[in-house]
Amino acid sequence: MLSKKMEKALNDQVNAEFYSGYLYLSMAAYLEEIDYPGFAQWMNVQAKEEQDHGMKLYNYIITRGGKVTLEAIEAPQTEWDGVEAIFQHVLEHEQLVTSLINNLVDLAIEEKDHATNQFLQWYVAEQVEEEENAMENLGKIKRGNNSSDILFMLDAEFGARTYNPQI
Ligand code: OFO
Repeated sequence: MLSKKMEKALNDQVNAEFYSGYLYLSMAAYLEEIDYPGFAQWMNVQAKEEQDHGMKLYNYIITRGGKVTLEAIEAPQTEWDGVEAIFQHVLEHEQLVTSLINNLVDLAIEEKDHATNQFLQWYVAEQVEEEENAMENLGKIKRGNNSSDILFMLDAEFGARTYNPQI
């Protein structure tokens, strides 16, 4: 059984994951608008994965006999200053999500909720990967120094990303 405090914290994280999906979908729409269909594809896959992260938490709350309470999802940003600014934002957003996951783990430890702590370890590992990918992607884009030829090549490379369901 989840404590009320843990149930609320997990529900907040469901909302945060769906917001991440919404943010990345908004980035995809912006990238389409500035004619980078490959980066947009990458962002679409990212958005789907975030929805999976939200659903994984949703399922866990139900498995533990808790109540899922869906709240309004905040409207995401819709404009950025180009491709590098977008990928800088992705890195900063993932660092923020890592801090949210760490807070959830701290609460699980404080409440001696070992099952939730164990469940959250998937997210701890996922955030290591998310931050690593975000740093790598930003590094590639920065090295291109805004050259349109390099952005064109990277657009094709990023466009090869395919969606693998995470639940
Ligand atoms: Fe981008 O990661 Fe979810 O949790």
